[in-house]
Amino acid sequence: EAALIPQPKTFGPLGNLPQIDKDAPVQSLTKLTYTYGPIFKMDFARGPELYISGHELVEEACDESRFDKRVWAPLQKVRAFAGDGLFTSWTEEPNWQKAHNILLPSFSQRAMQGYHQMMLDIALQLVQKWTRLNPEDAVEVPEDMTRLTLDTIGLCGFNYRFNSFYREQPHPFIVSMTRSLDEAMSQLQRLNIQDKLMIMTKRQFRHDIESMFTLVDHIIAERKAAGSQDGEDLLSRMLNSKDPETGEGLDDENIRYQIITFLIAGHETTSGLLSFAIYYLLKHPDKLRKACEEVDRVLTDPLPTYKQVVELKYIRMILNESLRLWPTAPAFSVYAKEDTTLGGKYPLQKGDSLNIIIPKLHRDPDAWGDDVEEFRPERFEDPHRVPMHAFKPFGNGQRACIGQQFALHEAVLVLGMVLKHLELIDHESYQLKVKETLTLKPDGFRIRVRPRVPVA
Ligand code: MNH
Repeated sequence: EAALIPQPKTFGPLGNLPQIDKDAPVQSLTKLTYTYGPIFKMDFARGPELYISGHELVEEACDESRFDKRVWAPLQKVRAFAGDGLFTSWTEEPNWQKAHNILLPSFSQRAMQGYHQMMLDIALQLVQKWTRLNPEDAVEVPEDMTRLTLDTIGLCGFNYRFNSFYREQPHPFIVSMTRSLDEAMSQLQRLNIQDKLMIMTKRQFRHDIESMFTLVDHIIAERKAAGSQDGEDLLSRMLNSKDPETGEGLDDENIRYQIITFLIAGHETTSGLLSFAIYYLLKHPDKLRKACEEVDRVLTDPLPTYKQVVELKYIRMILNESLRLWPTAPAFSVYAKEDTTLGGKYPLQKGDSLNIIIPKLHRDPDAWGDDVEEFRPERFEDPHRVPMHAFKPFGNGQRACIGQQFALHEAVLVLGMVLKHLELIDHESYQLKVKETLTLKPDGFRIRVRPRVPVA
């Protein structure tokens, strides 16, 4: 017996568009789940969309024998500059499997040992900047975390220094990338006819894409000219490795797309994660104290070692709990590979899509218990008691985040060092406001800092 899927009331030709705040689409959808439940439908000009957030339905959507990643509308727009890179390609496109095979070894837990010194280099720049401020100075947390994460992926991935801590304004590449991402998202909100009239905007978009390509092609050319076969960074692997399945390497155009992909995917999300974690610690002094006890106990050398970072278990739990409450990549989308029935009562046809609203999945009381709104890192203490099927901050299956270990090693290292060396002060009694781009960040989050332990 087929059941009816709930849908909020529509507004004539606008459908459900008025129910979505265009500056906060995921937060609008998350709110709607409280009224319409674990599955609901919305109608837009480009067609209907289904949204799921209950843990049982999401568990089905994560069954890779029935569903596969859909390159949904926002990602299709990003293809203008990320092409068939890992993040924006369909699983069937030949370059997805090829690049996945070639790059997977660069993201193993073991590979993190090789990145550790470079991550430390950038983390020290942040900690030194913060310890040298005057007592009345404010730190803009997300802005400095974005400097840090961009510089980290630049250095670890391509041996390129954006030197963001030496700049007041973002690096030109980031200006172009941010504006292009904004434009890609705005294109979604516009009607076709409006879009055709935006000539200046289009010119800017083309210009931004050209300048991203120019920087990246320059990095590739320099590396080729240097001719060195060694070096363990992502770029050398992309230039030199062959896919064991096909025996083929990646072509230059695809390498360009992969570099842009890593720069996009590799920094906004981790920056948001670190910002939310600091926000939650400031609002929970008991958890902050526990975290400081751990870093004082484990980080006993002047500089953290790889092994010590792995030992910071409570810090890792704090990051997981931050990702539970505010998953910084808050949604993903899948399509049905064949006709199927969801939840035993919702028929889907081959090609039909489901959008997963992660913030609500992570707040499903049936999976997590009644204290879902509470920040409680201890729920990650015993891995066997974590409802993994209801925890999807890094997506699902073979299309899950390839950079998960990278992001977590970096974030544990940085949060550990910040807590060891600095006292954090919530001088504005910051009230959380979440800003949405493709990712989530605390908007306008400023704190003060005081040195705690001198930096080596
Ligand atoms: Mn990441 C895919 C979240 C850090 C590179 N990432 C995904 C997906 C999510 C995600 C969710 C799946 C999207 C989808 O199904 O459409 N990623 C995160 C979060 C963080 C993160 C929450 C940090 C916190 N990601 C990183 C870092 C890198 C990276 C760091 C690179 C160094 N992510 C990727 C790539 C993909 C991806 C590449 C696409 C993988 C694939 O489909 O093969």
